[in-house]
Amino acid sequence: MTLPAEKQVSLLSTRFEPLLLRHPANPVLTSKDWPYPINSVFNAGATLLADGTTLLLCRVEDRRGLSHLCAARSRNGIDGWQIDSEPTLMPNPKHYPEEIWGIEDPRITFVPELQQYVITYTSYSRGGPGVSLALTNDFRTFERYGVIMPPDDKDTALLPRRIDGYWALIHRPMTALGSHVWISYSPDLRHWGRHRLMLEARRGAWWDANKIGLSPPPIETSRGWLVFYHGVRHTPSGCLYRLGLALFDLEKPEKCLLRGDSWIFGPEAEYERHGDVDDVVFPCGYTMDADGDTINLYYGAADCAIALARASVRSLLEWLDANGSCERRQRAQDL
Ligand code: BMA
Repeated sequence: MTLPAEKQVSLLSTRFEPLLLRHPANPVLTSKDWPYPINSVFNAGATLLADGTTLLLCRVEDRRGLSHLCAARSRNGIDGWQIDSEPTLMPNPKHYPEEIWGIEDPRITFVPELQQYVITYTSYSRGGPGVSLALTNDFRTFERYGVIMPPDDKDTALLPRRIDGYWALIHRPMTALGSHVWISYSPDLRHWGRHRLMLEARRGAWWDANKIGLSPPPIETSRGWLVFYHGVRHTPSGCLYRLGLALFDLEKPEKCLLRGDSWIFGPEAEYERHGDVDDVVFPCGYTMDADGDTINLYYGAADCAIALARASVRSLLEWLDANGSCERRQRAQDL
């Protein structure tokens, strides 16, 4: 089959398009920076505090293989990290048995209505990974809500405001239909319903076939919710984690407006290609610069380090306009 001329041009022109630029200081945090003994640090949630400090809530894996969360703060988001001298949020299996095998991969959403940061994270239970939620306003004390989505479910983030009066949570349940991205609604952050399929993993040879998941929390733009998602490609030598881009309707976020066909970021640098788990880039958070356009994307690299890549929201939207389509939306709604 021959692609139409305009499609060929778009594939060629996007092949090396530097949509996400790796920071020269990468990786910005590794286990060597840690004030206490750990195995590895990766997959960090990110936010800007009121005074402009960048806060990363890092997934830290200890030498038993279990994860907890630890906060690192920096004035410029690149170096000079002040890391909590002990774990910031430990699994608490006595009161929250679902955390018995650790807590992982936090996403942070600041919610103006609550004047609190809402953290959603994976709680690794005997029944598999589920979703837990906690609130904080200082990343020192936390109010835990416990499990909000039962196993198997992960890769979640809360939207920062209500949609039609309801909180909206993006998550990735594993169902008989595959590992797709769903959205659910709640009046109180505790009771969740009105589940809708939001983005479907493709099939066959695609880079995002069979298993996808939300990466950082969606970015609200005037055109819609801009979503980075990861696609997992199973190969004979292991999994390949790469990033794709999609845009969703602001007031009906389950409605996909545009989805790119090719991945926009994948493991290339040495620290992304080799680590405890090779060939993984896994962002869980971003911060926005004062210009309202530049995002700083923090990503776990090979389950061993935290790295930083920068992008322009305007360029990401332009790329989607040139390379995205909404043809799969109908199919997603059919499932
Ligand atoms: C996913 C998650 C991530 C991890 C990735 C690669 O399933 O568990 O925390 O970074 O696998 O190991």
